[in-house]
Amino acid sequence: MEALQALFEEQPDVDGIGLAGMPTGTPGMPGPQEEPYDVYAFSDQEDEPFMTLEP
Ligand SMILES: [Cu+2]
Repeated sequence: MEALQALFEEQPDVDGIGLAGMPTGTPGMPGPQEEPYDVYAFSDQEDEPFMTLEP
């Protein structure tokens, strides 16, 4: 939700954001967040760091 909030507020010129690997603590993956989540933004099949969410 924090990353989506930033996406809506900042409105960067990207196609979308993603978090790879289904790490523990994400929706549908049980357990607490155990490590930082590196969220990427992507456009035209290229990706770049968007934000890191600390546990
Ligand atoms: Cu999963």
